[in-house]
Amino acid sequence: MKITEILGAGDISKAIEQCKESFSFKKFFETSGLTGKSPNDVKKVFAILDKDGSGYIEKTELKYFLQRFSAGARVLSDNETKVFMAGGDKDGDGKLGADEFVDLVMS
Ligand SMILES: [Ca+2]
Repeated sequence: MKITEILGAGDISKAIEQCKESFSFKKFFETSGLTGKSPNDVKKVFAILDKDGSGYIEKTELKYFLQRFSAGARVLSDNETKVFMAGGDKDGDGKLGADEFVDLVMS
């Protein structure tokens, strides 16, 4: 599945542009249109982000978060990745499960 089957290409570009200097996952979720999607669609996005299909988004996958939306986007800094992970990792296992990701997007 391609990300553009779920989100509009224009909204994705806008969201990435907004995060050029500093990354805010909240802002990104909103601008990309992800916040308004159904939990099922958010889970489809989760599956794209979980590149190795482990069932979790690990720190290494989260670093490339923006590039899963657009190949030319930047990688997140270590600090941005850490803040992002801490925002969603409710059980503290160091990775994001599908439910944690849905909660983070919807919250
Ligand atoms: Ca994974």
